[in-house]
Amino acid sequence: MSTVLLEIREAVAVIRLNRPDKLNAFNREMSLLLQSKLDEVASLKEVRCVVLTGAGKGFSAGQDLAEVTDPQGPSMSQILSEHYNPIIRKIRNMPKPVVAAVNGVAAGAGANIALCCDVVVASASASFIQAFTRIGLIPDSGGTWFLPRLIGWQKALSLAMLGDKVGAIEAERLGMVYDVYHEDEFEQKVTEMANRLSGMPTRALALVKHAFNQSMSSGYEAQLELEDRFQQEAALTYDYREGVEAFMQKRSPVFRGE
Ligand code: T3D
Repeated sequence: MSTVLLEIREAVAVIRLNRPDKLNAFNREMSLLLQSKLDEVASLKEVRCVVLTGAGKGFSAGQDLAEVTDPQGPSMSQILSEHYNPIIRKIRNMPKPVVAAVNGVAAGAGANIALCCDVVVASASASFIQAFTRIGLIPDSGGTWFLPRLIGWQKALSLAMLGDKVGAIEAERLGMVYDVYHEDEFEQKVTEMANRLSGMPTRALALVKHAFNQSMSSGYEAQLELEDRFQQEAALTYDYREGVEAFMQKRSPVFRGE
């Protein structure tokens, strides 16, 4: 069985990390395969929303610690430069929304890969652990960048140092998570969210994402100019014409992602 499963359901691609007996911990094979699945769904025009989730009871327990103790395993520099950093970049550069459907524990790199997604939803039984300092490491996979921006410096730094477990409800309260669904309705609610996003004006969503990526490291004036450029680009799309026309005709818009 492959360590990463890809299922395409109409305009939604579901990527499932699939090492359930190891809580979907990342080994080299799974990291490289996830990258190739992200490339594949990025290139498919018919896919307008991507869901990243885990098989079994966990989302991902982060780095496979058996692999790092294997003398034949990848080096620390390979783990970051060839595994996690490319994954984060591919998610942030994906020109369509990526939903993290956090079905269970998300620890270490697993937590930070979830937190770099555009919309993060969690099952009520899910949890997030910056597990790194528990084993003498520092948060990676963008954790030191995303976490303070998501939840503020104090909570982020404390969690990064202490490595405490944060349950889904608390994660939502802190602003790490957009919504929490009861376990029984998790799959259905994730599907509803993904279907909703896949029916939206995809090119506008890609521009929103790009603008937010830029806003984290640019100033106010630069951002106003960027909004000006991006809005002109959005205004050239079929979906903009359709959105306005549908409003004037008092009907629901049918967006094509064009
Ligand atoms: O060199 C580097 O490491 C660089 C990369 C850094 C990036 C990182 O992600 S560092 C952080 C690595 N992750 C961790 O430290 C988390 C380790 N796991 C845990 O602390 C716990 O498993 C959890 C808190 C996540 C969940 O606890 P629990 O009690 O629900 O499950 P469990 O019983 O501990 O785990 C279930 C199985 O998964 C178990 O296997 P077994 O004994 O039944 O055969 C366990 O060993 C395995 N597992 C869980 N996490 C990992 C793992 N196997 C390998 N690597 C793991 N990270």
